[in-house]
Amino acid sequence: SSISHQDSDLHSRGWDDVSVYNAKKKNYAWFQAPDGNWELAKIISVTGTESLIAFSETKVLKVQSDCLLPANPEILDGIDDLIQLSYLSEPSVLYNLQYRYERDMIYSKAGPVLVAINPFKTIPLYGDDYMQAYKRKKIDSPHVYAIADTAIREMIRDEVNQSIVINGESGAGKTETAKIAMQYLAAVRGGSGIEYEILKTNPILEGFGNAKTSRNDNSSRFGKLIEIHFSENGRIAGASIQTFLLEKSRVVQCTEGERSYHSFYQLCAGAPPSLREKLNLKSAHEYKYLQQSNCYTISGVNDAEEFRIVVEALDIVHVSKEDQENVFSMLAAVLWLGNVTFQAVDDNNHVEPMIDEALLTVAKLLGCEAENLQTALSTRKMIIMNENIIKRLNLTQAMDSRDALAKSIYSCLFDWLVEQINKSLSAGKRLSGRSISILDIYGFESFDVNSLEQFCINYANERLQQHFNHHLFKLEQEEYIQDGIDWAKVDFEDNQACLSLFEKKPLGLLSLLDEETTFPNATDMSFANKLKQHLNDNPCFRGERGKAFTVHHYAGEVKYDTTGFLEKNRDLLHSVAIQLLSSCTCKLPQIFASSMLSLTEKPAVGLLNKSGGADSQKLSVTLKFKGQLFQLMQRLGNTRSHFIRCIKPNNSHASGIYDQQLVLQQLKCCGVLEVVRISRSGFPTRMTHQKFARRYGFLLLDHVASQDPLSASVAILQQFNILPEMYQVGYTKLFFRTGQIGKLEDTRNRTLNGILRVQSCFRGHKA
Ligand code: AOV
Ligand code: MG
Repeated sequence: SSISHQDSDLHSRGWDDVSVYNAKKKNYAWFQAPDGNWELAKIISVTGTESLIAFSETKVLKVQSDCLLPANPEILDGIDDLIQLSYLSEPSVLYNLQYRYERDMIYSKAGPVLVAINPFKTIPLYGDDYMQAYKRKKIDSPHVYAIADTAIREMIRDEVNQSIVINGESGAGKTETAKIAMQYLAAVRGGSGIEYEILKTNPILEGFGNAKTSRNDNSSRFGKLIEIHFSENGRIAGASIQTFLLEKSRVVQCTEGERSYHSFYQLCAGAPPSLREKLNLKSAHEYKYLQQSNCYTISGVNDAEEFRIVVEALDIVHVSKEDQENVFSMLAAVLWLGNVTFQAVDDNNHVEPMIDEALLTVAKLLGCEAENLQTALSTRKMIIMNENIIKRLNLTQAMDSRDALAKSIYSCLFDWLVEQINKSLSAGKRLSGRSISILDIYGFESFDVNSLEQFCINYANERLQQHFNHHLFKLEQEEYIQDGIDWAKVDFEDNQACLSLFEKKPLGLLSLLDEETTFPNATDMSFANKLKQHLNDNPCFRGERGKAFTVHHYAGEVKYDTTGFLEKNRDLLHSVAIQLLSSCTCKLPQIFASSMLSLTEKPAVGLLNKSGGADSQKLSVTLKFKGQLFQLMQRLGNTRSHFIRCIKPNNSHASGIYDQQLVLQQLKCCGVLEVVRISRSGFPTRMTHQKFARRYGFLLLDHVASQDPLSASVAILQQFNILPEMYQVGYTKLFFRTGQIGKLEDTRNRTLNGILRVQSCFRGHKA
């Protein structure tokens, strides 16, 4: 009975249209064991609708024949493009990737998509020799180098800008893959020296934007698009970087076993004595922001050495020594802010920061008066009846205002660094207008608790998925049209419904969120209720009990908890704090203040919320993100995209372990199975008339030697009763639905075996 439930499970996976497998014909088939893993089973016998199978060497089981899936012929083991598999089922895809992974062939293709499985060890596939080999086309096995090389060629040949879109979950290898692509471009298209600068942006951005998390010791906490520009002669001439949604909260809090941004630990470990003295720098253990997660080091990483590397990189991208010192001052200021403590000043729970080493050091590092800092951390300005009122804060509010200041300083610092890098990478370059962009952005996320961050990330992934679908659709379409194939018979998935759920105005998730964010009396609860009220009949939406709601994403359902949504979306730095920064004598705080003011919009009517906080309003986090995302999609839309999907083979960061369920989950989330399915719903197997006639012609009963390849092909198709909906005849090629060639191959093999047996029998007789 457990078998029949698996059967229905199989069908719900959408692979049900696999031509029902006739177990009699094959020796091997895929069987889903009770633990959910697929096992290759040997068919011992078939009686009625049941088959007796043997698997895992010792186990024997009787199962319904139709819950077996056909296994591919051995000749296809480890084939480098999944689409070439005759039987495109989940287990065959999984098995094929595993087969390759176990042999250190971490790269495979799924049609036009490159699948990269993280090896979690050094594999000898990189370096000059490999680069040269790919450049000269001496190797054609799937590789990031091959993708980068194709991008270069197509950019030059077709004069179309290119993009390499890298996706995958945390720790899957996106950032490493992006670097490998950059290294290839630099090696084969460098020359002016600017490529060296471009590569050096990596340690800087990783230092300030990456952190150790439970999933990845070097996890990027921001999304990144780097656009590499080429000159008239096809050499790298410059670059520009855009970043998305840095995770600010990590600056002030992170969970046990994780770390804050690398930059803090690098500074504490690597700053030379003179700098330590200037910044009044202590060891990482002495800072509260770094203490809370009880994790200071990463095994195999020397923070002091990393500090040296970052400083060297800052030199190379022309950040002056003076500015570098400003940067480190800001880092130290953030660390010391975390150590600021408060004391009660009256009987109404109002507090004020203690004047101690922490407060004085922050004031010194920012270049402001200690009293002004005190005021900024313990009061808030409100406008009531057109009058400015100063309100004192209680302990929670004061700690929040301290943390908000720390987060703002850090994220402004990050943005400022990106700006400096961009200035250096674009200064006085002669550009051709041609470029290759590389996108390294967080993949789809679904945790136990999902908040505004996941909401934004998954929304971005819906957009990227649509780009992906459209792109592949177009590519397929071109090939079909070229060969005169009826295009209407190919179905494509579309995630427009989910995107509309997010983007519709005025009743979409984003609009409703923004409306609530600016609404005076709104709470997370009222937001959740509003969603339920307006969206409940949307098929991609489901209201949940309490403050939660569920979105049906292309990669699966995600339940979001609205707790903190509004506050995070506002992301306010109060005007007292902005004023403080603008009054500082140091250069960077001033720049930060003016950048925050330029983001500030006129307060909307009714904006002043009951806590009286919002005396100035900037663009909400989601609105800003949506703007960035649209810009990104527009940019990508003007390029020819190459897709790389990174896969994490296990959760223990270990080499050699391949967790089927985990891989399967990711193949679904990043659309690889979808590509495979798209191909299945079309006509993925293609063969020229000549090749087809040559390969199967001898099977014809009334073989006419003079027949042209096309007529021979048609005769073969008829003789073998290949149903008309299973193939299409193009001008040059035959197009088959999945599995069809497998059947013909079976017949061909049986016939050939028969012939061989007869021959050997005959020879044996003669001898
Ligand atoms: P991510 O970018 O996808 O995660 P990374 O690129 O940081 O993941 O990869 C995580 C770790 O996997 C790296 O630090 C390496 O140890 C290892 N790794 C990845 N690719 C390779 C490779 N090709 N060869 C050897 N080791 C590799 V995140 O940024 O967390 O989403 O936010
Ligand atoms: Mg990364």
